[in-house]
Amino acid sequence: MRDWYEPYKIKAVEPIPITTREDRRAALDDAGWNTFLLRSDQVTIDLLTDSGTNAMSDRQWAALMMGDEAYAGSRNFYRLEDTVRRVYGYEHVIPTHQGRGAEHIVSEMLIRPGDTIPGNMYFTTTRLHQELAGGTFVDVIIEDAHDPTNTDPFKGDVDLDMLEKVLEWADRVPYLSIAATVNMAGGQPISLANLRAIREIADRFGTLVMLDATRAVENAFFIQEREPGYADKTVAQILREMCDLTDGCTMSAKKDSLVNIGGWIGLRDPELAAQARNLCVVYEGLHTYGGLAGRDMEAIAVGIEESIDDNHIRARIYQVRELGERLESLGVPIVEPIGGHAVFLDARRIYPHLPQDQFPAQRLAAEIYLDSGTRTMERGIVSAGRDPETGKHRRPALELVRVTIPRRVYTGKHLEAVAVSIVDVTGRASGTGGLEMTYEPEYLRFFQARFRPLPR
Ligand code: P70
Repeated sequence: MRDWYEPYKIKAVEPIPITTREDRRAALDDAGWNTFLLRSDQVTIDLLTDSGTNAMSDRQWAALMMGDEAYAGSRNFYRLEDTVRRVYGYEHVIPTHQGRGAEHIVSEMLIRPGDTIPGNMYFTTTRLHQELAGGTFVDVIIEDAHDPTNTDPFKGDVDLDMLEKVLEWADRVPYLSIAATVNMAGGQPISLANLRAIREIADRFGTLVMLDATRAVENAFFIQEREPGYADKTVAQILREMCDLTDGCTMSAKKDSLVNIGGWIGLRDPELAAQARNLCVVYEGLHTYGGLAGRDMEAIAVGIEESIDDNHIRARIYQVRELGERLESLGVPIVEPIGGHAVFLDARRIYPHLPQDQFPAQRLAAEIYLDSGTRTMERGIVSAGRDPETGKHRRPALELVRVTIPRRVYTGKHLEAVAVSIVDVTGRASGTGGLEMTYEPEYLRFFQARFRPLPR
């Protein structure tokens, strides 16, 4: 038997909305040309995100019935704690409602005003919590990560010389903020060799390494596939080796762990864990539920076990890759190598006539929706926001549209239809104009900003 098909069959299905082009044009105008503001009833194939959009297994649905909704000491918490300890290896586990809840607590606990936090490319919510705590994020990812055509197998790696320089000049570095995989770079992995070097540098400078473990299982698969010496290790073993090099992590369980909501903080140091629990009761809920229902914690525990199955993770990554390779063979410019959770379209190369101020990636996402009812997400100048000091747009090198694949939800045929639509849209690129922003919220503007189309 071949080994790349999905290791499951489908037991329940949900109808998807079919719309006309007129419906979609009206919906887009109502949504201010921002795909985040569309109603899901107006979306045919929803590739906005892989976050909380996973299909749960029959075992996870059964686990929901095992919810123990006690305010304190729910048995589901202890099951989750036990699973995280065994799989990720962190002794202390603090549940949170989702990833940013964990980021909020870790940032407030570790960062003092004036601190510098180096990391392998920013993530929107992560950096915002670091800034709100008074810190400044400094990007130390390798140069290759900013070039969508570079095929380095580990584009999530840290530039170690740059990291050391930052550690030398910065007054105080409370921790290194290391993501696996790197979302904004295109779902690109970090290598174990690089993580090991980061650990050594952190020890030398006496700082902590905090992992964003949101998609660390996907990262472990890439290590198995690409890093010399790891082909015969299981994804579970590699994941553990990665985590063992870090002092703690923040986790959005809504991705790798195959659930719809949840997150947690993992820590080794008992004193830091006590502080994190203390902040948890302020912002999230008691430290044995952290904003989650007991049943959610049970579903996460089951999801973690399923997520580290080699057959599952291989099928997951291969499905994303199949879409990417199809687009590539049809001449659509995408970020290479193809990442773990999504295919990223390069709006700069698709709309070379549009200046970044006219939000090319935002327009491309809107055009794809208009064409086929497929929802994707801008990951460019709108997502990057404004510099808090100068108030000017941050201008990221990458101006991308993320075509994100939820886990276990869509079939190959769905993704074939999406590819056809993207090819049609890129074929009309030269006749497409940009956008003008008509409303801009202060924080995480990409979620709620509104736009108007400009004529070509
Ligand atoms: C996405 C989601 C969430 C996320 C992440 C990494 C690497 C932390 C979090 C926060 C949702 C999202 C968030 C901001 C902008 C767009 C979309 N990523 N670290 O779609 O976790 O959402 O649970 O608070 O990717 O990539 P949470």
